[in-house]
Amino acid sequence: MNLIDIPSILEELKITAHNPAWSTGLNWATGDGETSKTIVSPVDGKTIATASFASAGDYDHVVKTAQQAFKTWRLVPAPKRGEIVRQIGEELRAKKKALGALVSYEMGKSLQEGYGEVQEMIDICDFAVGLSRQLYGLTMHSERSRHRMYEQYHPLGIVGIISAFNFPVAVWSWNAALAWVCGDVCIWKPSEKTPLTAIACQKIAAQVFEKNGIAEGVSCLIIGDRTIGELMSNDTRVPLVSATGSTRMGKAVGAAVGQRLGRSLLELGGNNSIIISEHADLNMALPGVVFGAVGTAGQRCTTTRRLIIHESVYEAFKTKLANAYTQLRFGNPLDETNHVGPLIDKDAVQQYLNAIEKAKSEGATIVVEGGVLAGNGFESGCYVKPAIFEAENHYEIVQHETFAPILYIMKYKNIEEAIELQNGVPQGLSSAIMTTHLREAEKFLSHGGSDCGIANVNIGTSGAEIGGAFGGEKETGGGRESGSDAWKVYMRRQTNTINYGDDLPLAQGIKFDL
Ligand code: UN1
Repeated sequence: MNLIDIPSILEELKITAHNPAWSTGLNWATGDGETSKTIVSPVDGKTIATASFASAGDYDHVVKTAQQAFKTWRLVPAPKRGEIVRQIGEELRAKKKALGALVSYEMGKSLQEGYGEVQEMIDICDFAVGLSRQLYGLTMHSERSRHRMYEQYHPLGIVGIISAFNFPVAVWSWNAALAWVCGDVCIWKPSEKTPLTAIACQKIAAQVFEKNGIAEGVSCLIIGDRTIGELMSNDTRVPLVSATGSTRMGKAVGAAVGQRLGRSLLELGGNNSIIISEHADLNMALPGVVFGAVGTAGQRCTTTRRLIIHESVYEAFKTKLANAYTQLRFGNPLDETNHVGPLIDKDAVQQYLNAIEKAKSEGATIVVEGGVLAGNGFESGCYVKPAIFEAENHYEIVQHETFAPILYIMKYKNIEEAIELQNGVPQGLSSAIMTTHLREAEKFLSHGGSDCGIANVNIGTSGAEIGGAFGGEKETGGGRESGSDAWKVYMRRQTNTINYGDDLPLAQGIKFDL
């Protein structure tokens, strides 16, 4: 029994029983792809709707429409593009409850987190509106007299967006809102596990573009499996591919895009840790750790996967943590009294179980036992208990990102060792230290400290604000999305030198007399 009226949510968001495969705005089509997928909610195991899959021919049609749209969209002044993004933000505000609930129901995250995800979309729209008047280039002094030099940022073209199931809508908006104010057009391939929220977003955006008299193709959606991602990655008509997902997927996308010397923005796996110092405020550390480890059922790329705890507070914190885990309530994420909802599907449950077996076989010891939840309310078979293991950093399973609520804890003696452990994994997304000790905090943030794209003090690893650049190093892929100057990757830079004199001096003082 759902506490939210799902049929009326679907109606409000215009999700029908059978949904088309692609859209270039107001134009929607089922496509000539043979396949369609039944979308089952991990919340209750019930079918929500079906989504058709696009074919290679459909993809080509969408790209051609986007190419055409780019020709006019790039000429719209950036602040005017920003005004349209502002209106999209307003629509998202109006639909926040419905869209947040659908995110929760289709993906399984808690209702609060579903609303939070839509809030991230609203925030990035606001950010992009301001940005539309701040796409600044530098001016520089020429070495030649009566010459002027400056640089400009111009629109790039089609931005391909490949997003993952865990943030089914926010990641699209981080890319699309920036790309649009930059004058680009977008083709979004959402995860095939969560196409319905994507369809809802596309309908919201398309209606705003249409109201403003903007041509079809500025916002495009294409539902399909990895073959669509492959087409996009190999397509020279798509100058930038922004991909969020597993490291395995990112390596394939990065290689294909690199092969044609295109641009890719990769936001891949994390293996994020929190250092709990002997100087930590343990009461404050606790909710940060627990939310980081079990929020979104451990399916954020920023999820806390490792805890590196000073030996002097190790036992005390371990006990606190284990007690906190007994307070967790699992179940329907639409029920706001529950902390932890389901994993996305049964494959994810299997991977969780495999990881637990592997951890045990490598010598990890159980602190809080995991397991699959069964019985009333857990019929979908996707609910698991968050687990904690004492483990060593070098274990293969600890080095690997398992997209599930499994936390590995380990001891350290001094801060140098803690930082080494923190950095001692292939991934480099998010990191944190809980400490009230200034020197230790600064050391962690310094060039000798955390090697991650995100490093926090007295905040957990997840839940970044949109205002900062989001992404990480090493196997996380090196890309940066969202705030700060992440917009620059969505534009092409041009250096201009203008001679307003009446002779033609060459740079570097070269003489060339005719
Ligand atoms: C992701 O998991 O892909 O920092 C994105 C966070 C969220 C975004 C996560 N703002 O946890």
